[in-house]
Amino acid sequence: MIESWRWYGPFDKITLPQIAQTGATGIVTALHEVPYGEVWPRETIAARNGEIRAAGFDWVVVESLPVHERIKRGEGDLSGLFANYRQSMANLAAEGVTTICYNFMPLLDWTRTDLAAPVARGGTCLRFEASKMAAFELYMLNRPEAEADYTPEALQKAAIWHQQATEDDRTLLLHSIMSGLPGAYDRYDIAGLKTALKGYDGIGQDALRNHYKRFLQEVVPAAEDLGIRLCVHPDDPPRDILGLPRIVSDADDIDFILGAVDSPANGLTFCTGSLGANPANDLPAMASRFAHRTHFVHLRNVRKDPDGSFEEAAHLEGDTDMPAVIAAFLKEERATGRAIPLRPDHGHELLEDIGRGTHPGYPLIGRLRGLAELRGVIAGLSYSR
Ligand code: CS2
Ligand code: MN
Repeated sequence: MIESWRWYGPFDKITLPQIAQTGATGIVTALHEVPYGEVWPRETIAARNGEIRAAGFDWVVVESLPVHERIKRGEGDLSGLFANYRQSMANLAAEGVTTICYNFMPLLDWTRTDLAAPVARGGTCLRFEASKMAAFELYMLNRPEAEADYTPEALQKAAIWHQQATEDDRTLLLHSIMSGLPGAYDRYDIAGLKTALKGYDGIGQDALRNHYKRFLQEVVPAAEDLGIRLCVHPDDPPRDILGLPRIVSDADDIDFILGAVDSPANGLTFCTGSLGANPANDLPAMASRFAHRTHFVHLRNVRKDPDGSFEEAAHLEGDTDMPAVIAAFLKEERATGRAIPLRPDHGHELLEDIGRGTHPGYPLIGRLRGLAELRGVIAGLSYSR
């Protein structure tokens, strides 16, 4: 597998020479400065790629080439947006960057309620507390329908949180929930989020699936011609949120997507952290089943609570059997001769990283630890085969 590392570009506090010391050889990045829906200029891609190469890396995956919200909403004449997406793919391919990760989550990317939940022996992790999310939906967004999405226990705790919360608590919660959006994109305030949610009124799971299928039909044939491998990132958390449908959450969803345009160019980013937050997902089984269409692997672990809460555990702790998942991808590599890029997805904030202000989920030391542990698993499995 190709050990890779997500780098946010020139504004990342973690530099390429520092990343080199982690042992990773691949860089995963995006032109975060280009607004959604616009073409990624070839010269900018070339310049970024030159910088990556000069530091001794390959740009192995684009994460992400974002899909514009209008495509997700199926709104209006989309031909220009589809054409722009194809042009960005063509510009990337021309510069030799051929694996492209994206997601199809309406409005938000990963969603957490706490960015610095304490970890048992020191350090912090990202956490999704169901009761806090319920409080956000019910009392800050005034979305009473949200009651149906939570356990009675979570609802009770939500009411208590609401009674005790200060203005600062509410501001912090909104900030945490918005933090999954990468780069410098718009973060919503409450009023803005309400308006954005209205844009999805009447769009249920079937409609969103149709919009997604249309996107695939528009871009996958071009990807095939260009030698590009697209790989969708699963929803995080893998369930409907804020009343928005989520359609990349389990094996049925993935079957639908891969079948919608049945081509190797239409593939999957296997993210154990995202998929692992759904108790119904059997990750080693899913890894075996979908390895042949997986072009990129995100490895991190989660520990789940019965009320739907979960937090990010160390890479080899938590509920997911990481060696079993990795074994499925090593088997695929042996069978096909492919090398699949992997990266340690989020890591804990540990030691000198605490308070350093790196991107939430993307500190240096926690990911360095994660990568080292994963490397050990790969070495062990490769040795014993
Ligand atoms: C990432 C996602 O931080 C993460 O969990 O894996 O934000 C991912 O980059 C996007 O969903 C991909 O489009
Ligand atoms: Mn991921």
